[in-house]
Amino acid sequence: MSLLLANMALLNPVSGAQLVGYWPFNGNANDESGNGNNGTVFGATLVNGRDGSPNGAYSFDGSTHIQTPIVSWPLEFTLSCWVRVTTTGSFMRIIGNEFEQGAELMYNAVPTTIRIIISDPGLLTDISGGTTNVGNWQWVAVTFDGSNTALYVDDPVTPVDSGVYSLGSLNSVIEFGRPVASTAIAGLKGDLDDIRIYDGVLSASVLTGLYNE
Ligand SMILES: [Ca+2]
Repeated sequence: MSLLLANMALLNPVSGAQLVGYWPFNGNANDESGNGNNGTVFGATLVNGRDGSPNGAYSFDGSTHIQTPIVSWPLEFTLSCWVRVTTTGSFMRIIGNEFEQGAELMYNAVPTTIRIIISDPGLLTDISGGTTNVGNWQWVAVTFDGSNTALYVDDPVTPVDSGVYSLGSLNSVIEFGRPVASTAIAGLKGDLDDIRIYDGVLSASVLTGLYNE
């Protein structure tokens, strides 16, 4: 696929999925999707982006975070991000709502995999897989079509795990780097870049475009 076609695919995914928010971290935490879902930065610091660009990513120390104004996941969604963790061996939140609400992308303690939890209050279901690659940027994506979830790690074609979920409506605001107000799980020690949330499930070809971008 040519670069032009790849870019067109990103703007017009064949699945009809629309961007809810896009945070490329070009010197700030603004949403560049046009939807105005700008992030508010609480202590996270700008570092080199995954492409090496100055001030092109945010670094988190386990308690610093970025809060979005998005209070609910779309009924069907795709989450795509790049993450570089600086330590492993403990549970660490990457992106999500309050503890045990909504959707929670995190690192597992043992084994050191990446994990997505989707919550219908009182009913937690989760899948996990992939390899935690300390010190290196990794691409992570999650698709959810209302019941089926797939988790992708450094491979846009074959998910590392999949399962059937129910996503409850009792959602809190979505944050990057830690759970909203809970200390039940630690925040991320590492960097985040190029976060996208879509309303809908992206096709495999669009996921591939994001991975190769
Ligand atoms: Ca960036």
